[in-house]
This record gives sequence, C-alpha cells and structure tokens, in this order.
Amino acid sequence: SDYALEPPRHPALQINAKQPFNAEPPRSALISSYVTPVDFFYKRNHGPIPIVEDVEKYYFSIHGLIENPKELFMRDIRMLPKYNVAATLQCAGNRRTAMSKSKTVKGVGWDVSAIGNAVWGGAKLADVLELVGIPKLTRVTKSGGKHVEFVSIDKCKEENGGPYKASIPLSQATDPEADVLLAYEMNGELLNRDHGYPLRVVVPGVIGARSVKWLEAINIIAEECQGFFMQKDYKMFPPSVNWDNINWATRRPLMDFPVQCVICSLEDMNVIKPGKVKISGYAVSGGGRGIERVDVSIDGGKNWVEASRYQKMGAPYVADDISSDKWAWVLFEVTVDIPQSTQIVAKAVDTAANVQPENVETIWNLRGVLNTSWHRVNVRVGH
Ligand code: MTE
Ligand code: MO
Repeated sequence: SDYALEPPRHPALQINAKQPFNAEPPRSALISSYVTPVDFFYKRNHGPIPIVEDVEKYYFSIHGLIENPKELFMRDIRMLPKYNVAATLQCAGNRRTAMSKSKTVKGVGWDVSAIGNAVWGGAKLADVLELVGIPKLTRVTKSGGKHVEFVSIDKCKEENGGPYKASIPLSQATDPEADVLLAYEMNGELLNRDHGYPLRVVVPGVIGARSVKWLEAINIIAEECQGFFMQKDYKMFPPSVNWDNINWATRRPLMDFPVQCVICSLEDMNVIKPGKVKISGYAVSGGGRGIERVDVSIDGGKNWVEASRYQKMGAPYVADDISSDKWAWVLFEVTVDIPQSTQIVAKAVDTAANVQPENVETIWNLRGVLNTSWHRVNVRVGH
C-alpha cells in the first residue's frame, strides 16, 4: 500500500490515527526540555509520507504572478544565509478530544501534545523570493501577486488525491522579521521524513497547517489558496453552526493561533500524596506575542498564584545563534500545597493582554479547532 514505506517512529508516541499517521508524545515529554526532541515532536499528516530519494536532484519551482519563474535546488537554498529560529508549532486541533467531550466534533482526536518547540534551520523565505526578483516587504507584485501558495509533494484524499497546500500573504512572506523559513534542519539535525524532508515551510506564530511539509512548488497568486485546508477546514465557526447550516465562505482561514496554556506534569485524575506538588507545563501565543503571565489555581479557578516562566536552551539541542524567542513557548512551574482532592487550573495572558476562555462550551466549534479554554486537571489526594 501507499503506507508500506513509512519511517520508523518512537514507540512512546500515542497514535491517534494510523493511516495517515497522526501521533503525539505523552504530555510529560513536553516539559522535560525547552526544545522538543524530534522523536517526541507530534506528527500530523494527511497522506502517506513521500520519499525523496536523491536530494541532489530535488528541486522546487517558484512560478505564478512573477516575471521570472525559477527552479531552485537544495544547493541554491543552502547558499543563502542560514537562520536558526526557535518556533513552537501547534496544530489547530490540539486539545480537540477535550472539546469533543462537551459536544462531538469532527476530526482526529488530540490530547494536549499536538504541539512542540523546535529550532528550525534554513533560509528565510524573504531571501528566497528576492532570488526571483520580489523585493523585501512587497505587498503586491507587478503582475498582481498578493499571496504565496505552498504546494506539497504528498497526496491526500481531502484534495481528491492532489497535493496538500496552503498560502500566506505576500507581505508576511517577504518580511524578514516574520521569520518564515524554508527549513532543512530541525534541532540541528537534517529534517527527517516525518517532518518534511528535504524542505518544509515554517510559518512561526501561525497554526501548524500553514507550515507545508515536502515542498514541491511555490505559487505567487492573486487570491489566497483555494485548497481544501484553507477553504473547507481549519476555520473557526460559532457554536451555532452545524453540518447542516455551515457556509464555509463566511469565515477566513485560521492563521495566528491564540494564547494557549497547558499543565503537563499531571494527567487528569492522577492520585497524588498530600503536600507540596510542582505544577508545570507550557504557555504560548501566536503572532509573535510573548507570554506575560501564567496563573495557576488549586481550587478550580477561585484563587490564583503566578507561576514562574523560563525559556532556556539545553539538551537535546543548544544553539547560540538564536536571535529571538518570540515565536517560542515558555515553560512554567510553580510549587503548591495540595491538602485534598481538587481541580488544578492553568491559564496564561499574552503580551497583548489576551486571555483564555474559562469554559470550552463558549468556543465549541464543529471542527474542534483552537481549544484554548482554561486547562483543568482533577487530582485525587490519597495516602
Ligand atoms: N504539510 C503537508 N505537505 N501535508 C500535511 O499533511 N499537515 C499540516 C502541516 N503541514 C501537513 C503539512 C498540519 S495540519 C500540521 S499541524 C503540521 O504540518 C504538522 O507538522 P509536523 O508533523 O512536523 O509536526
Ligand atoms: Mo494541524
């Protein structure tokens, strides 16, 4: 079958779907290091993993509304200045299983680990586009191009056997500060097959769906990409919209993700001993907004204490040339005294003072995207 040549994967991953392969690490793995090891990084696919046999022969084309279409090889990309960008990738479906418990949603179920923080190495898309004559900070090309579409090698059933694709605005693609990469490295290693070998897009601060893996072509287009994952998926509808009355055209494709925060040191309904407990997890916001504060409650959200936050390089990968951590998550921790069975809650505030919704019901949507409600874990205190 098409799935006969899938790459090996770590046995500790929780598999949410086999074909296409969708898996996440145990939540505890996310807080054991600031940079998520590649083996434990969630894998989100819509088709079989493509095989690129000969990287020397691999190329992608840049075409569409530009004067000089071009084919670029890996050596052309490697010749450009290389940047290491620490960026958290999060699937819009992260925490979908919990949303489905409120009322059923459609989509692959995910616990809290459809997210990871990696150091991506590659060329800036802004530099690549300059190679084909599009200057930095361009909003529209002479021939009317306003969006940059990424087309993949992989094939998926949602596209009727066509390639996975997505687009971002040209203004973002040509902005060096947006740090959009064509990445060939992840955590200092050659990108592996699961994560887009030999070349993928990384759009920091934006839902994972726009970071197209296994790049086949870049298309400069006038309107945003009309592909399934831009137009018929990955949009957020109000709770009143169901599968009978949905009108996809009324909503924009999701781009920046909102502020998110999750406790990773506890599973729901862990039994713990009474006394001091360290609560830890991750917090992140989209669009380059940092985390201003993480609040933790040990009484279901009545009283709060502030957790401490950190971003520190360490194993498995240390880089000294990362210019900014604004696209990366913070890990948080706080030690609290828990005398009896209770509900522990965490929520974050980003640097634009955005806060998270208290309950999942208010943000319920039929596709189960962007569950950023306060994260709650129930613990039972036993002896
Ligand atoms: N790119 C291709 N070509 N095919 C895909 O199925 N999935 C997207 C995105 N890029 C996908 C893709 C989605 S929905 C997410 S969340 C991220 O890749 C996941 O990236 P990862 O598997 O490296 O964690
Ligand atoms: Mo995703």
